[in-house]
Amino acid sequence: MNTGTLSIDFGKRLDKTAEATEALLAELLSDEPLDNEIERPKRLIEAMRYGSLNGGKRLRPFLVVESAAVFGVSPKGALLAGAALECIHCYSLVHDDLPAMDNSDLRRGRPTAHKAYDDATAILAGDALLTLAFDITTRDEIHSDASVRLALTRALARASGIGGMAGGQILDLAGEGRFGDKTPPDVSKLQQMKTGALLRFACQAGAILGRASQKEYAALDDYGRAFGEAFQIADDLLDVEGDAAALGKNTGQDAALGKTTFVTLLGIDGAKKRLRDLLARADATLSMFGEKADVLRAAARFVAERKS
Ligand code: GRG
Repeated sequence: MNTGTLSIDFGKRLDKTAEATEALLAELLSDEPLDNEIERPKRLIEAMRYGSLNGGKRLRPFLVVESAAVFGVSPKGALLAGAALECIHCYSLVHDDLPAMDNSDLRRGRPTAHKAYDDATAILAGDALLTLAFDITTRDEIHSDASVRLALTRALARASGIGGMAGGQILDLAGEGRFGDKTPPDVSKLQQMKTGALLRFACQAGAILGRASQKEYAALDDYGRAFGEAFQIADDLLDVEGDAAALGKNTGQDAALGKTTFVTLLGIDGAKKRLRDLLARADATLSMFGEKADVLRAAARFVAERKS
């Protein structure tokens, strides 16, 4: 693998996908109502834009585009699938920041959506971003074959819902003792659901769009799982060791909420060792794709080493 040029190209590729995603989201969040929509109320669409535009690494759309590229899929449909996924991610951040959840004031370096608007508007903006995601995944431009769109839609629903992100969020809240007794969470399961499921979906989406064989799908799925866990451990480490200004959000939140993470369970060195093991697993699982997966290998290193 050519690490030298790839590390330079990697940043450019990430930026390119981020720009394309931003432009696509802006288009999807235009003022113009679509067929069967009656009106797009100004306050709601503005809050949706606030929660989803001007920020974010757009890592999830990047993973969709690059996983699809392994199968030679052009970016057009993959970018649209990535934009749908980013709508879900942004809705989850808007809702997660609410007083009833994490009660955060700062996100991506500026006031959270409920601070800039109000709680009710932030709840509705999150709801409408969630439903927009599933409007997008049904669109013909994603893939000409309706069965591919269906598989994509189902996979996104499973990753976001009861047995995925939303389920992970309630396990997290239960671990804080919100609903009575505080039970020590199974950290691995919680993280696989809360943050891992969307990242894993991003990799599954590339395989679905590329009509991967079962073996290829399983390899990308396993890469997505390792990536998701590595992302979360890196995030937990940043919460302890990171710089709030670079992160654009407050640090030390896990400790303040008494959260159990791999850092509290294994210590900083133990968590870093687990991160290294996950990187090795992500690398190994991609071996069947050879150089076609070099960008995905670089993406795993990027999340492990990220500062924001
Ligand atoms: C409200 C249903 C519901 C779920 C919320 C994802 C989530 C569940 C909460 C987010 C809490 C959080 C900050 C978790 C840490 C991992 C994470 C998702 C970080 C933010 O993702 P990045 O770094 O953010 O990709 P950007 O801003 O780059 O998009």
